[in-house]
Amino acid sequence: MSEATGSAPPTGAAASPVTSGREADSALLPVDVERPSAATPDTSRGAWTLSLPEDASAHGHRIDTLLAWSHRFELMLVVVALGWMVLAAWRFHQAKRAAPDGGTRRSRAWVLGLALGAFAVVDGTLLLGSEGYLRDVLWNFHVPAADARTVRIEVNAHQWSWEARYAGEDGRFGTPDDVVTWNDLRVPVGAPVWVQLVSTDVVHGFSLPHFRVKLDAIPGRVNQTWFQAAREGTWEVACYQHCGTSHYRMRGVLQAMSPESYASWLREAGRQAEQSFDADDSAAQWGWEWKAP
Ligand SMILES: [Cu+2]
Repeated sequence: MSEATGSAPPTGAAASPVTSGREADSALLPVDVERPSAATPDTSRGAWTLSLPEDASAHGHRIDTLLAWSHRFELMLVVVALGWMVLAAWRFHQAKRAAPDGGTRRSRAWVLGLALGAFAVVDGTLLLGSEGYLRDVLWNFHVPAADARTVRIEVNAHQWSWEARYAGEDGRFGTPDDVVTWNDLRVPVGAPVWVQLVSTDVVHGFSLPHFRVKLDAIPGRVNQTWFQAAREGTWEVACYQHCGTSHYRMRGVLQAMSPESYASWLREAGRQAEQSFDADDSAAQWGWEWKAP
């Protein structure tokens, strides 16, 4: 939701060897997780709509309201500007061309006063009207660090897939029970999900369109964001940066599950990860100690 604080690069994350998504898919996909074939795109509204994708998050409506108000203001400005132009063309279309004389002192003061007044009213209203949203959404860098329910996920972007890491039952990253998935994010409904994000190769754009989440994945830098799923379902994880020739297929699935199913999935996945842990597989050891907020 909020554009991230940055911090020092994770050791090894940016420098770890690149494993192709396809290769790693078969090699590292843990547990009983079936490999997601492809994201299920939200096609319910068709491709030719200007409306936003369905909102599946607990806070997305704030972004939507802010957008709706921006659009109303823009529409108003268009009506005023175009109306003024049409009116002037119609009213003066037969007028003789007058040589500009620069106006009088008084007329210049009027024009300047009107312009400044319009600016103050329009921009002042926008600023005051959106203050609440700015505070709650755009300037809200506070991740829910103190909330005990918060789920933490480390995401590593690759050309062209999303690799995710969950701390296992020990709650620490970089240990043998870490659960690693490819293009398959799982989160419990009703709990904040705190994501820390890096990229292995180029800049990617981590996005959950149905959650109004968008964050740059930058090599050598940990960015973070958070969101919360409002209900169970399957949603798309997309890349919003043109990151190479196969950018179009850099998609994943985000499953919002009941807290019980999520917990049992994580427990089982952690157990299997521990069993198949391979300390020599350096490509798999890209996690970092969780960064302080
Ligand atoms: Cu990408």
